Amino acid sequence: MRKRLGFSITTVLVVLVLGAQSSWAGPFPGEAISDEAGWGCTADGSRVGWTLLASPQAGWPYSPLVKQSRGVITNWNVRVGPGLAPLAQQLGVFRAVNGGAEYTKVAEGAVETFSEGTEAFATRIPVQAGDFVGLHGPLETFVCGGQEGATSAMFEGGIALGETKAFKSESEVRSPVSAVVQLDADGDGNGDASQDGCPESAHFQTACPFVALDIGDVTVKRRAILIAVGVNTTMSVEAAGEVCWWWPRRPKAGDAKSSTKRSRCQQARVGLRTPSAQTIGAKAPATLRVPLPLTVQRRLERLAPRGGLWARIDVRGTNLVPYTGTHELMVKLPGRAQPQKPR
Ligand SMILES: [Ca+2]
Repeated sequence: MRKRLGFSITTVLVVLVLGAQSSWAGPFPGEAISDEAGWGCTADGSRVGWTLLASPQAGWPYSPLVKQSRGVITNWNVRVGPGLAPLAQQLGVFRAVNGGAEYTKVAEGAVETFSEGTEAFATRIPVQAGDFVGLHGPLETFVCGGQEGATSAMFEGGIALGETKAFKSESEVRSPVSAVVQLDADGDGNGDASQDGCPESAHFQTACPFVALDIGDVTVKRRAILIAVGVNTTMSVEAAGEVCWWWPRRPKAGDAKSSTKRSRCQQARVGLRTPSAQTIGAKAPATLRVPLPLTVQRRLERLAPRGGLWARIDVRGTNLVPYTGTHELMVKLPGRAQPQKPR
């Protein structure tokens, strides 16, 4: 009777359960994950119709510009001194063009009303390093006056989103607007420190899903090893490994006993690999087919069923973050030699 070759392996040795690695590098050296743009001075007056930018000052080591690329303004504030009436104010983000002679309004926040002691307002505005924050009030714009030696870029009037205007230089004033800017490493428009649960990947804003592989039945067929795989989140899975053996030889006279302790890969090392990676989801487990090369099949045909070879196979999953997890299997390949009939 011919021995059935297809059967389930009941013993699967899990050598290494899982390792997750990410290619995300995080902030560049010296780049803060969260920083502030604007001077943060306290408003002591207001001007009708002004748009006033938080401009850098020559000779000042501090820069009021946005320092992060890619960054996101996560909240903004106007510090208002005592005795001033509450005023509606709007944050604008400006980019210098034409060598700094003009500014384009590239983004704006919602109109918010500020009075003494007002809390910061949350927002979500993507920005770049070098952007200016500015302030405009539909009626009047808060300013910090009496700023000795300061000059700030000012435009008389409101500016629509996308408009470019020539500003003039206004002496001894600064804008009281300030904005918290967080790094946005993956560029998904969410600040890494407080708005993005997965700063490693633009695909996720909630916590990054780690790679979990669930290895099911491992079945050895005549021409292939079948590995059932389930996953926790959409990922690309593949399997690769090897089968090794040595050829038996008769010991020669004078062989040291230790000479028989040869590496099992000394004579033959045959690679195994799924033909291509397969993308699967959490609700759709798959079966990976790892073909057995002819050399392995022929070798197994010469080995008794109790003998056989071991295949070491890494099942590797890479999700969208991307994180990679590896699950190492040792799969017993029984010998396929026909038992010899007694004479
Ligand atoms: Ca993200």
